[in-house]
Amino acid sequence: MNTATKLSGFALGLAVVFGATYGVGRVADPVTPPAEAPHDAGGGHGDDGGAGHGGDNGAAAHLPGGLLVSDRGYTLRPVDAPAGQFAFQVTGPDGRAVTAYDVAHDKRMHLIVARRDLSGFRHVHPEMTPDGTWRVDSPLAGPGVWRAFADFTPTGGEALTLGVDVTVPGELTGRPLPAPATSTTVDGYTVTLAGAPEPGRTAELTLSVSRGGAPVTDLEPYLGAYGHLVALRQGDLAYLHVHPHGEPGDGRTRPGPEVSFSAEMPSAGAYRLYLDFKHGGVVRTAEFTVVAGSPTAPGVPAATGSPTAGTPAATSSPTADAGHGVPGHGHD
Ligand SMILES: [Cu+2]
Repeated sequence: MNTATKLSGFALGLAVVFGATYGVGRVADPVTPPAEAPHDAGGGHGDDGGAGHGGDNGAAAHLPGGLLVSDRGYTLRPVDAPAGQFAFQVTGPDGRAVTAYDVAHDKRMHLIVARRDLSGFRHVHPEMTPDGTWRVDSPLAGPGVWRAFADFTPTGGEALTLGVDVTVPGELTGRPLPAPATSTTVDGYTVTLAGAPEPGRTAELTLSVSRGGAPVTDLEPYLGAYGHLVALRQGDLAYLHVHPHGEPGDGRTRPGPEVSFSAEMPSAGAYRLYLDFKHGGVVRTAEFTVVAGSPTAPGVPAATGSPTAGTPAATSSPTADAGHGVPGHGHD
């Protein structure tokens, strides 16, 4: 059952299956013109926490990152790679591979991968050859449909996150999303999460790192911060930029135990958070499931697109928000 050892055998097949599978993702049409005037934003239809449905006439700029394989003229193109390697290019508006990138968070290119069931997260930093090809030891640890995100800023352009699906053949064992939790452990470290994400609003998320019951107060800088947080939305793996508060050496940001972030979840539902932190020279990832909006919101189970029978959400009133769910009440 050791899938890792089989991976090198699969890697050669990656480029072949790319084109066939990336359509699995929810790829929004970036150029659909608005067919009519936008609806009044206040007209929710019993859609508790409906702040996330805006943007009818928004172009790609209004989407979360990572949903598009091509945006603003830049396209993510995997290329053939030797077994055990992952390689890709980003082509620019002129159709050629981009070779000039700005440094962001200490690197010119951040490659993040996760399976579509949100397992297997890895965040790695490829090296570019002069022809604009980025290469890295493959982070795809076993069979499954993976989403690969390239997070970069082309020199002279805006920051972009492009995404593409990659299938690693083999026996697939889907994993349900772990239940929401405010504490997790990794390699003997305990990481706790404080803060409640709300759809459409910026929330403060604070993560605290301890080991053996003692707060860790000597976190090491990683990517220009004491922690790097990525959030992926269940269902479409929208990739959220999450910005840390402060940075090492600014005279006010302490190296733990707390690392805090501002995060805005674009819609209600479940997200997986991945905190990379560095201590003792090793980068580790602590993972959490969080639910934006009502804790009873759908989306926590692994199955997507199959609402439970009866869809009681329209009649229940899970929050103390007076007025909602009362028949006859107009919008406020
Ligand atoms: Cu990175």
